[in-house]
Amino acid sequence: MEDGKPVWAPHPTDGFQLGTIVDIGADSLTIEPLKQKGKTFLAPVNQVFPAEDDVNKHVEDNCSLMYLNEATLLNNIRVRYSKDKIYTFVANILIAVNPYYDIPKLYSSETIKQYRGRSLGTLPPHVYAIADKAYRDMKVLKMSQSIVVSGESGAGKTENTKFVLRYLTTSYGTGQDIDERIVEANPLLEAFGNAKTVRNNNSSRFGKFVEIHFNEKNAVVGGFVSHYLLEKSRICRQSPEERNYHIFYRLCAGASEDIRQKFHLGSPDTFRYLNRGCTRFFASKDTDKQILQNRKSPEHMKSGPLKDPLLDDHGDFNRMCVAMKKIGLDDTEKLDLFRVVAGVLHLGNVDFEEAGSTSGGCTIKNQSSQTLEHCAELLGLEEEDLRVSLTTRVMLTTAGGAKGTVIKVPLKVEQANNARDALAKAVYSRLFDHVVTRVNQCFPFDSSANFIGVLDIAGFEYFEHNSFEQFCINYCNEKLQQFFNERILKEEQELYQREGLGVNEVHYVDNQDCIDLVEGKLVGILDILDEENRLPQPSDQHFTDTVHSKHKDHFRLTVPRKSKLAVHRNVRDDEGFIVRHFAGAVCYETTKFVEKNNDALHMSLECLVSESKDRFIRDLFENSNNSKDMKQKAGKLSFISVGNKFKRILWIRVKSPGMVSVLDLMQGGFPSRAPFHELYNMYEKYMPPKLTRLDPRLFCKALFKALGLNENDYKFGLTKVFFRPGKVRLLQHLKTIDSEGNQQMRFFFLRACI
Ligand code: AD9
Ligand code: MG
Repeated sequence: MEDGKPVWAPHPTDGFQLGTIVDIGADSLTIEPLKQKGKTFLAPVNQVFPAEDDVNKHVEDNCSLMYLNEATLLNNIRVRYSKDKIYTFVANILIAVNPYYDIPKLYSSETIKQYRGRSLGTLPPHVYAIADKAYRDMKVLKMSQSIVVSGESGAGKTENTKFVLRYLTTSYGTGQDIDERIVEANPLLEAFGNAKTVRNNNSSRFGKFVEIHFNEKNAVVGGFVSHYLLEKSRICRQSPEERNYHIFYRLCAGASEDIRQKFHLGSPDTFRYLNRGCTRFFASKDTDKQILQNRKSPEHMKSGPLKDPLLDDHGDFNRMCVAMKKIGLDDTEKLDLFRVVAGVLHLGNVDFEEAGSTSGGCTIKNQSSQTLEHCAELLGLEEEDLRVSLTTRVMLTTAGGAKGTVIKVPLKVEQANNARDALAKAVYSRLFDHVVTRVNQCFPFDSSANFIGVLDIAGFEYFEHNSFEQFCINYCNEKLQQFFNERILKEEQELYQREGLGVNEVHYVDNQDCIDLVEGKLVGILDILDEENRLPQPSDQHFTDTVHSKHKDHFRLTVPRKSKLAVHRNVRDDEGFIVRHFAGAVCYETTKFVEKNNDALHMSLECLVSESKDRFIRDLFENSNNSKDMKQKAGKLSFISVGNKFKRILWIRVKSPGMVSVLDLMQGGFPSRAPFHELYNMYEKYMPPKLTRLDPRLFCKALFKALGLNENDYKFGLTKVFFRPGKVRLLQHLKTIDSEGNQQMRFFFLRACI
């Protein structure tokens, strides 16, 4: 960077602004903004980046810019986005910007056809290009491949995952049902596992890894979906302006009169699990009376005050039913699913009050008796059994030496509320597991040679209030980032070393310390939380204090400032912690961490549902529990850690981009490369026999010399030639020479022969 040259300097709202350097200080630069001549300002040296000569120019592969840095990347993406070009390559990594509208023809079947079999870089960047590369690599290397889609919530991960699935099944399917089913399984999975959040109207609240399996001939034979923990807390409670899982509202809005009556369904706002989070959508002049009147009208049953104007629950219900049919679910199976969903809603409406007796226990409120009846009916339980199980807990007593005597301990109102919510969470999450299992039966395969997997997890989240759910999701994204660091950054540098390029090492921020902070044995936040859960009287406050005392001077952990926490809630100012994640610092409020970390369900309740009269419900609980075992455990409300379950399940196959480090690496390195043998094979057909005896490396050297390429633009490694940033065109040129059977080539060989 020098005086007078265009640079990108920091801007408070736009990120960067264009300017020129007018003075150079020891560690800061004086910049004159292009748009405000004469209004100079100081900027730290490390925040000012060289700009391209033409900032309106955009390139398909960001690596072909002359300067690779955060600002030129953002500018390139911005210019492209303004022209509806939402995809950009950074070497083999594809960046996608969410356009929030359907760009005409971008995903059409003609576009799918165009990308089939085409090398990366020969057509404009597209998620189809990545899908096809994965397919060709699988075919050539005879190895399964994975595509990782990462980004913040709402970035477009799930949509792009679906485009990949559609591309692969359309291009390489056999035209049978299976192809369509792999795509059509998504509306069902999303109905049960996605919800409206403040970031995304269709936010995935579970992670998934979708595998498309191929046979020896590389044709689609089937699919398999693995899922990672569903966010369970949402079933009973949602943050303001957020919703529960789509299925609940869709069922209320779209079910036929017959189903509505059978399952005693009403408008969403008659159910506690639906009416406590989402903002009510009604005109301000509406009075409570009007709302009550509306509630009775049949029209209201389909919409109601809780109807979100941005979501079409009724239409979505119909679309979901069509998808269910397409993947082969019959009406009985469909009704089984709906019945359990309705059962969970009714369960949520059961209310408790203190019992009048001296027992210290509680009873079910009179008004809830019909609700209890509906719930019992839908879940195949005896009403009385459900009543007893919700208000008491079975314990094995050892008192007076009479080992093993079963007694019923009455529950307090709050304990009964917790028991009810735990049951609802258990039933719904089992239902979700079942949906995934059932979906997997829709595209079975006997044997497969390889698969292409697509990983789509919930993206990094940073809300005004962040709780245990965000903590788990962000930890998961942190692990992905680590995988990225190791694979792309470390491996790239190792490659340079192996090839003897002598390139300076690029330092990237290793996030191992952040991961240790979360998952470290004994001292990690998750283990501290588990320890807290095992205490006789666990508390969020004690947990928070322990976290802070064990990590006093940890770089990644700080105590939140008063203003951050205490404003909205009446909490102590240190009831929480800030974690400095790779993607930014997030302040977590630890209220309810202890409760949310406990997945345990009273054994008496678990026994109850696993012995339901309803076969479907029984099956939901059958697989993982042996009821004899459970009975033995009855009485102990065993603690099952959500956080550690999350940790165990997080076997990571691929990872997410820390683009800035990648750019640093590429800027100092050689982002484009071609193996010698590839170039050799490409030109072999034009070579006179005399030249084919040359070894590929020597051949390439001769080729480059003959073509007059500038020696500063490339470097020869042991097995590959590497190109400097901005020189990717040379490689493309070499490749097009081949495809055009260019005269120049023949001339070169002629000269070489002479
Ligand atoms: V989350 O982490 O699950 O909360 P995602 O999955 O990253 O998030 P999603 O794919 O659901 O985001 O995209 C959010 C919304 O953006 C979608 O519902 C679409 O309305 C919109 N979107 C995303 N990508 C595209 C696209 N390529 N074209 C048009 C898009 N709309
Ligand atoms: Mg998603």
